[in-house]
Amino acid sequence: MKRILTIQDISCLGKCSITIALPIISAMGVETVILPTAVLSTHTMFDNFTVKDLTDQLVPITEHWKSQGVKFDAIYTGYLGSEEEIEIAKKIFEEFGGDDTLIFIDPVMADNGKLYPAFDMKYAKLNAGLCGKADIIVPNVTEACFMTDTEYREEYDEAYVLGLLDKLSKLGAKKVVLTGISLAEGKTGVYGIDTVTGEKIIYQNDKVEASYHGTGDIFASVAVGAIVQGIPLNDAFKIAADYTAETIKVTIENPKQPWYGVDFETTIPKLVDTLKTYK
Ligand code: PXL
Repeated sequence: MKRILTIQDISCLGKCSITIALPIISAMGVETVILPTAVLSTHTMFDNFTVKDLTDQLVPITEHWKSQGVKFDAIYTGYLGSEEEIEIAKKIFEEFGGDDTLIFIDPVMADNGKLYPAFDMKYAKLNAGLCGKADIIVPNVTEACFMTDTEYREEYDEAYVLGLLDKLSKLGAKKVVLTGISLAEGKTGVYGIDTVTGEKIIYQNDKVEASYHGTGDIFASVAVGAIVQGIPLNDAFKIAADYTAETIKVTIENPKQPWYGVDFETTIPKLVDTLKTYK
């Protein structure tokens, strides 16, 4: 069985980060090892959330794993709570990485043109440095702009996307995949490039006109869970994009709290069925 280490926070209530990655990647038939960066009462879209930072636990936990000789097929990082945690993540890549370990980074820090409450430009730049160590990065347009000093645009054309990809490629990651890219009215998807071969990764599906918290974490979890099992990149990103769209559609039937999270529990069986067709 493949084994993924995911490094991100536990938001106890509200669906995101580890409470999405763990059930989804496990349901995909991949062991999911967690390294929690912090424990929050809720994710940061709620008012007055509590945070217990776990930075001081990261090294002792990983030292113990090292002593047990553990290996990972992939390391997937998401929301990292602080600059220090970015530095520790780099060291974890060095210690547990290698040719057989895929480094997959979702540089979670911003959306819709704005940084999340906990972050500033210095953090964005450090995250750009972390992305340079990756095999695959999956930023959204906002995150890409903050990491490359590019003006954020709500509306853009393909040239703008190619410009962003070019700047992201210079950070050093091997494959750079922008998420939430709309190239035509009513469509959304991914636009990426393999910086080594120049091959493009493009997929567009129908845009569901609703925005929910945690959908980026769903997309990233499904993509890394598929890629680590040997599913080709284009297929993996299609599966992830389609599953995310389907889950948003199902959630719209219960539209009360868009900031709370999506009903992925309802759609997991479909994801499992989809994967069977690739095995
Ligand atoms: O979904 C990304 C995410 C993860 N973890 C925490 C967050 C967010 C986005 O706001 O607040 C704590």
